[in-house]
Amino acid sequence: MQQVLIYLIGTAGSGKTFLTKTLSDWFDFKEIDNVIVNLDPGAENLPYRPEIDIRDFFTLEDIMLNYGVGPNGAQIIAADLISTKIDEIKDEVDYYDVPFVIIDTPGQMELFTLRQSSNIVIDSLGKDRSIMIYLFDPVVAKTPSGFLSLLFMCSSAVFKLNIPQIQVLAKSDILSDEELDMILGWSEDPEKIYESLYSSAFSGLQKNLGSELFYMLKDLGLFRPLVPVSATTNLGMEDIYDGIQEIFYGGEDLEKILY
Ligand SMILES: Nc1nc2c(ncn2[C@@H]2O[C@H](COP(=O)(O)OP(=O)(O)O)[C@@H](O)[C@H]2O)c(=O)[nH]1
Ligand SMILES: [Mg+2]
Repeated sequence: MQQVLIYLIGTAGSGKTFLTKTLSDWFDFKEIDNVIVNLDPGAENLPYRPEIDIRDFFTLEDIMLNYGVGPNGAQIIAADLISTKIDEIKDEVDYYDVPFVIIDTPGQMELFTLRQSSNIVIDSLGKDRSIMIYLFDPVVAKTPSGFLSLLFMCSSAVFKLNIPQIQVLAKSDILSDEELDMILGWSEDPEKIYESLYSSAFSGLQKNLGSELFYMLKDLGLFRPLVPVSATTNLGMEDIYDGIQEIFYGGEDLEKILY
């Protein structure tokens, strides 16, 4: 069985780190070998123990001292430095030789996704066996405009990284049943978000923009059912696993999944 690399991608605080732990624990429970790679040099108090850790090479603290920059500058330098350590990280990943490698990415999504480092990392570790799990932050996803904005962000991650994506609704345990139904409904039926957008208090410009964005996403087929997950209740791990299997072994057309 070929190795699958799973990148966790999402906005700051969306739950990447906790989902990394929960997914790894679920694999352990199913007796499926897996390792965790932490690519966040600023991580503190991780809930898991990564087998491979960017902090063994450098930390944000090191960078602030060595380059004389503050935390924001250090984050950017750190993001770019990750790719310089990729050969060592690849050696370690190869050494473990397990079917699943779960990769926790830096807190702020743009630090990884938008910078060239991410493409270098993904290409070096093996792009054709990579997949991303994109986390929708439930608090943002609750409003029609927030939901559409997240849909755009996850589309931009597909565009930039060019690997298949599974979209999940993170921390779904904090949502009420009504909120959960509403968000899942939007993701399953584009007409529903259209209706919600138009019944909300939007200005003229926002309405026009919303309508254009809506049709573009709809026409591109970017609406896909969200998988509700929770790192607290373990909800959705089986669905993520099934999604991965489907993408790599289900004979699905990759183009269809990507776009
Ligand atoms: N209720 C709940 N809280 C969560 C869940 N996942 C993460 N959190 C909390 O959300 C915060 C941010 O999560 P974290 O995984 O660090 O986000 P990251 O910045 O994307 O890595 C933490 O305080 C977690 O305790 C979840 O599934 N349910
Ligand atoms: Mg994190």
